[in-house]
Amino acid sequence: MPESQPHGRLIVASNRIPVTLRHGEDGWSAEPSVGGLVTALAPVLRACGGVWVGWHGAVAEEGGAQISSLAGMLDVGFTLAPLALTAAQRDAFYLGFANETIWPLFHDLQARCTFAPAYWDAYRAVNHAFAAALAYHARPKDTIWVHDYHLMHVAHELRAGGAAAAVFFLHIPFPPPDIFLKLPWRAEVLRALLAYDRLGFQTRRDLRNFLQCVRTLLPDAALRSAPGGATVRLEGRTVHAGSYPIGIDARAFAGQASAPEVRARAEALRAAYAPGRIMLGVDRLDYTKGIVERLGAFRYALAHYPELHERLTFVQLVVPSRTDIPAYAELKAHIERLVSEINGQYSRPGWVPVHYLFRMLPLEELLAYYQAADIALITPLKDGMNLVAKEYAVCNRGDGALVLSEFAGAAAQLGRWALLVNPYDVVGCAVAIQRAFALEAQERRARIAAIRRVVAAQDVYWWVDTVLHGGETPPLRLVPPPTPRKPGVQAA
Ligand code: ADQ
Repeated sequence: MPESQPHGRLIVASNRIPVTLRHGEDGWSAEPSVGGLVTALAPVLRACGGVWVGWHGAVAEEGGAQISSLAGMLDVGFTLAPLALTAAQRDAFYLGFANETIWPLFHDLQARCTFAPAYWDAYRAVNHAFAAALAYHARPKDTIWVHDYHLMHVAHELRAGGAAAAVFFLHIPFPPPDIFLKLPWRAEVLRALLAYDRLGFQTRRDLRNFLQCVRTLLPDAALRSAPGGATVRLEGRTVHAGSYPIGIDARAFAGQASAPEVRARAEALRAAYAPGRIMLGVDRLDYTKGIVERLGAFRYALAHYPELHERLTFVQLVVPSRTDIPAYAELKAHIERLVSEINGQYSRPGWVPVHYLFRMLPLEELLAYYQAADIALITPLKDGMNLVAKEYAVCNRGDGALVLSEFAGAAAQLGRWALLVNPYDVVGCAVAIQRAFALEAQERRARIAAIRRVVAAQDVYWWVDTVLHGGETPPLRLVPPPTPRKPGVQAA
């Protein structure tokens, strides 16, 4: 657990406060939401009397003021400071600049970007509102910790008011200069990021990309390497930048996954798919997660490896997400079409090759799937980290195989023992599926044990501590990979 804050309280800002809203017959209700970030930050916030600032998720036109007071009254042990957005702000800031401009651009998918000046104006205005809320709550010795791509401009707005030290963590990748330079407001965004005191990225690759963009666009900035990363000196200020891979609450996941109810449910799932094995995909609905490409690879594997027929079932779980954005609605339709094509072509009596579930599962059910699955197929086109890979690693029965995209941030930590794939390479992915299916139990156990050690050592509490105290990422005790490379599957 993180140490108490040496510099005062912790004030957190993220796009959403950790609250789930529901609209029922009796109107709105709010309850605290759970998740890795909240679990890790809540004890720190409670210990120091901290504050969490963020949008509550509804818009002013739907009764935002009433919802703000509802959410603000929840007893979570620290102060929740909900912000309301107007419908126009939600559309241009959240759905627009955050999710139609920065999200695709930072995942290297610039063809999907909309570069609208009105989106940029809304982004600045909402970041200004966040900065005003933070300035209201923060005292001089507090540490402000701002999360993610929705709020890159907050420190720039705060600095005008001379507020407390601010740390920023980017949960998604940072693109290389070739891609970042497409952004019409590229220099403004870089300068805004450099208004923070410390910047955290998921991987060294993201950090390097950021530093290269600074070098390219801000010739007046002086870069120096420093423990755990680098410093950037600009306009008389020094900013620290480092890479801090986010973790999960590994112990809690492992404990919950071995509860008797979860084990019983996992057994029931295995019996339902027997005698075949289960290969699992778990994602939010998002084009960056590579679900369409993954289904293409599974189809290719079925066409070329008949031994998989009736012996391997692919279970793909998808959580609904951003369905208000047309690209996401189209993606859903595309996935459904592919699933039905594959099942139409390959199903046999008693065997349906793809089981597709489109809903948020209760945690116990998700854990039961993790435990039941023989293989996890995690192939994002690009991903900041990918927590599902880490959750699967600690929750499976101890002999699961992890097929992982080399473009997931998690590959930097776990790639040595996972079966690494290029998600765009249909043939390579199909080979990896077949290889994961055929891997000896002893080798699967050795690989997953090594992955578990990393996930347990660099858990979410380690991450909070490391980001907040600017510590250097400690060196890992490396275990050599159990087998050499094979064509199409990079094991190191
Ligand atoms: P996300 O893009 O949301 O996060 P990810 O890291 O994979 O992606 O986390 C998804 C979470 O949703 C997991 O904790 C998983 O358990 C949960 N989930 C997925 N499917 C589910 C289902 N069907 N039912 C219930 N729960 C489900 C962003 C970045 C990532 C980065 C994280 C954290 O895009 O790259 O890892 O932030 O920094």
